[in-house]
Amino acid sequence: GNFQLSEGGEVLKRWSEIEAACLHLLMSDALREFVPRYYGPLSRNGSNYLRLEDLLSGLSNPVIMDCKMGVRTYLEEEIIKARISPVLRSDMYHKMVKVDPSAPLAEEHVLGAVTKLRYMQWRDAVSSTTTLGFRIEGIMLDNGTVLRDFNKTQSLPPLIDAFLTFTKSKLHILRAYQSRLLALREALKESGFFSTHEVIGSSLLFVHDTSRRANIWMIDFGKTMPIPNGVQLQHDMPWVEGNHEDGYLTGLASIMQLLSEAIQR
Ligand code: 4IP
Ligand code: MN
Repeated sequence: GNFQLSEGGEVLKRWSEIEAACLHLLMSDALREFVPRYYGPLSRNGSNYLRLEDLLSGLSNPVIMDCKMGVRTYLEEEIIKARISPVLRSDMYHKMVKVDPSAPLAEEHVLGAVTKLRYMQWRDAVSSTTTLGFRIEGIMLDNGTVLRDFNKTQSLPPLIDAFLTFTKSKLHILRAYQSRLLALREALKESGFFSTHEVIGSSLLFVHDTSRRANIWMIDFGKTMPIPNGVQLQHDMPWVEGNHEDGYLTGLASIMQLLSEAIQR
């Protein structure tokens, strides 16, 4: 994936032209306070990086959760690629088999490979991405334990449990996340960036530590693209090929519902 090097309050993330363009726009957008500060490009030893604010700097034993947003995690161009020149991926076949040995079709078993589109669509369908518009990619607890067992979870109740584990059921943390999400929803309404971009594969990063601080950040814009001229996105409409809808607000609504249910428990 995108490896990150930490250095003096900054992280270096592998360069992406698409992500750099997004971050540049976001620095002067209504979403600015929900995005890590972008300090520009950096070249080192022949590699290029994005210089980003280290969101964990200064936190003591932070607890972190990554929620990948949207009703799909692949670009529409992936569908076109798969039609024109399908690339067979044995690595993705193996990732698939590891989660569910019965998932590949007979012919895929014979090939020992699947296309990227097939893999991504399967991932979205077996997780809560398609049904709820987000999935939990991982949770890191304060003792360093990483939980990644949410890839086969499609319904809300087990995800509520995951949020309760993540926050140790602490009401003030759940409430802090709830108000941060309300503020995010307002900022998304104001955002020129959000109204002109298809946001795919981006995550909300939830971070809190032993103090009362709890924050939510928008991260990962490597597949966030300007929408074609003349297209208008609702961000909460069903996606059909060609309409570019991403379901970002569907996911946000699911998380807000989940949080209020977690708070009522
Ligand atoms: C990964 O699958 C993620 O979907 C990556 O998306 C995606 O990278 C990878 O595609 C794919 O293998 P798992 O999370 O199930 O392992 P993200 O970077 O948003 O996490 P892309 O390239 O789509 O960003 P490949 O083609 O990089 O392997
Ligand atoms: Mn991510």
